[in-house]
Amino acid sequence: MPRMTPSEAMVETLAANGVTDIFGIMGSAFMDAMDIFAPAGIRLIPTVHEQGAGHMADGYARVSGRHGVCIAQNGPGITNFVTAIAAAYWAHSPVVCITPETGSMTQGLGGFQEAQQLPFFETITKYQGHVANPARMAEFTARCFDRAMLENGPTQLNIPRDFFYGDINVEIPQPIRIERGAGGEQSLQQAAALLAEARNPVIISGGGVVMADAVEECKALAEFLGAPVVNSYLHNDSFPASHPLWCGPLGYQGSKAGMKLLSRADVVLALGTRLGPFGTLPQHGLDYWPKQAKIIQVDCDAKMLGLVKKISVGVCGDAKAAAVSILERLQNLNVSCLENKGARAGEIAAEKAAWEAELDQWIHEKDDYSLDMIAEQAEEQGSYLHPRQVLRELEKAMPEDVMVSTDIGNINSVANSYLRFEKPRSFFAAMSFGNCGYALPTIIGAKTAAPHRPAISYAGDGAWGMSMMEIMTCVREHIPVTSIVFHNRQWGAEKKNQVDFYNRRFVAGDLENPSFADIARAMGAEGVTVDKLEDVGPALKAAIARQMEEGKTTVIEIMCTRELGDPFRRDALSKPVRHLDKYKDYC
Ligand SMILES: Cc1ncc(C[n+]2csc(CCOP(=O)(O)OP(=O)(O)O)c2C)c(N)n1
Ligand SMILES: [Mg+2]
Repeated sequence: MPRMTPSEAMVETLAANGVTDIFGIMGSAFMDAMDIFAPAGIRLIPTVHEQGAGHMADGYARVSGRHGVCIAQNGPGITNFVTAIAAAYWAHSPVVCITPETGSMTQGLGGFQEAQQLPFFETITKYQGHVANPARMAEFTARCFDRAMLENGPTQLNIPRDFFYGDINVEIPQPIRIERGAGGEQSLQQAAALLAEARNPVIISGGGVVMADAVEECKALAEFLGAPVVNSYLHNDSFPASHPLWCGPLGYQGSKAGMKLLSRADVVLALGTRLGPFGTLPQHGLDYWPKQAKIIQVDCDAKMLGLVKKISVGVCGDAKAAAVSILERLQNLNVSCLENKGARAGEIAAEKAAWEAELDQWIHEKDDYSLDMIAEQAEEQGSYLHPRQVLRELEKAMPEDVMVSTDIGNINSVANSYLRFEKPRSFFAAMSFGNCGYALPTIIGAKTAAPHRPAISYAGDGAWGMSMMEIMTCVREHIPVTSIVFHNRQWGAEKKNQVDFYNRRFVAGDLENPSFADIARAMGAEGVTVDKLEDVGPALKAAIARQMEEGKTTVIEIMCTRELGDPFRRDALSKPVRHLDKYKDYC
């Protein structure tokens, strides 16, 4: 076995796993390994903050299907990772988070930058490899890479910093990639039988379809059945939007057409989705989940089957292999819904046309608060645009092959209705962890993995404040992106709850901001302020041209009214109750 140092063993194992980019901030803890990154073909991309590095690794993984890797200094560098790793966990991203820790000879003595680093990540990783002995460096490194792929989620490689040094004899393990099958014979047969009997089947195409590269197989199945396909919540890139069977996303600010069609289903094929609890919340006043329908759920994680929604058949399998197998079985059966295929196609087209017409006319929000804000702001100096109109203009100006990341916020949520994609691995919303500050660093990671694709991030002004410093990473490292900031001078999404439940008693909701275009320019990027509707599309197109042709990053701040769309969690709040006299006015 070759003789090497543990640093060499770690770096060789990274190389064996195809690692070419790592996001992070340098530190003495891993300097010995860092020193040989470049000769191993690895670029360490320095970020402004480790949270940004974690999100970049997430975006990198989501667009490429390969590992995203991040690394930082023991103690504070590692605690800065926590939010990003939690976000990657809920985005099912194979991120390997390398966490050098304080030296083994001083651990527990309360030295410098000491922390128990494993407990922080215990519930937000799929596997934690703690290098228990320097001789096992390659083994644990390799396992972290294997498990991240096997379980579709982040893993942690924790290394006492003194364990980078020494001499070991070690063979570098080759990556273990396990092929997934279609699922159990019986469950696949039951699934096909249920679909064969259906009169009105609907397919939900989830994140598993994206991750398994199964869009073509999903399409073949949908075309055979003539079944409408809805995207699961925030997986708008799981079916091509130009396809006649595409009906848009379910859930918060999703497609009315998709939700109406789903509500009429007698059999639902939920392909590659855990059917998460927020993905099927009532929306637009529609409680659309078809409670009487038979549900077939396909997920590669058996623990997700039937976890949230009652199911008739659970298939533990890969979305692609399962779609192929179900279609093959259907081709040998008498398929009832082939008889009414034409009528259903007509219904799909009519629902889609109605929803598009509604969106076209839905220029602004019409609730009392929004109308008051629109009237108030008409009196103010400056001009402010209706978010929905802005989102429609952006949609129309989107370049081909675009990648879009979105943040958490009211306008970003409303954007769900206007974000359509032709290709998988194009949409990177902050998923179930729902942290503000997600979009910019995530799109930087995506752009690093796919430099030939146009990259756009959306964020509200509040979320932008949490993350905008990573524009410096774009400029310093020549990773050009285009960032849209919806400048509505408020933490709008949360303020909406104060409108709906707290009688407009606003606490800490308003933001008086500087010009984000000025800040962008100070960071070395282009900065553009848009306050006319006709400038929205051209501003985006010009920024994309600068990104693709000149390698320039642009921040476009769009001045928006303070109107607010429907809230996310109406279900989770209730009207305030006050028992104490001194708070009696706060009901
Ligand atoms: C890290 C983090 N902190 C706080 C929240 C709670 N939160 C959710 S949306 C939101 C407001 C977002 O405001 P902004 O980014 O300006 O977008 P807007 O809603 O105004 O469109 C807040 C504070 C969160 N989701 N994540
Ligand atoms: Mg805002």
